[in-house]
Amino acid sequence: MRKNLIEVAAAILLTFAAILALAPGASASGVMITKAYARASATPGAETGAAYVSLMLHGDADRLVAASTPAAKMAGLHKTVQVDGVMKMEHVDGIDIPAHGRLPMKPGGYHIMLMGLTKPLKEGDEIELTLTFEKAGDVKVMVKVAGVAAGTN
Ligand SMILES: [Cu+2]
Repeated sequence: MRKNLIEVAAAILLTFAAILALAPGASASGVMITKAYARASATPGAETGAAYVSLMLHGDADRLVAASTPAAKMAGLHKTVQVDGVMKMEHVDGIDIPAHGRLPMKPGGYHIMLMGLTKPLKEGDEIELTLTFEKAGDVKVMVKVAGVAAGTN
């Protein structure tokens, strides 16, 4: 009898866990996207753009190693750094995120560089972005295109 009760309790807990796993924003991988936006292209001929994705890990440490999107020929992980008073962008091979840690991307810091845009990014549009993590694998994110100077205010 007692064993049955425990089994029922376990079944209920598992059901709750399944419901929680489906909560919006969370994914089975444990990567929770907290913010995702791109900047609209300033000119119709723009070939590059930037997307900013902030995320939180609900688990072990991981490393973001790549990004890709149908909106551009190539997407890369970039970091804006100041060298001798001049702001420069640097390619990074990966970004380590500690267990239960956060990775905030913003103008002037980490961003996803979009190179070879298939068309200019228009405010209000949405683009699909795939983030590749060493452990969590591919995580798809929908990125909203915001204003030309989004993220600075
Ligand atoms: Cu860049």
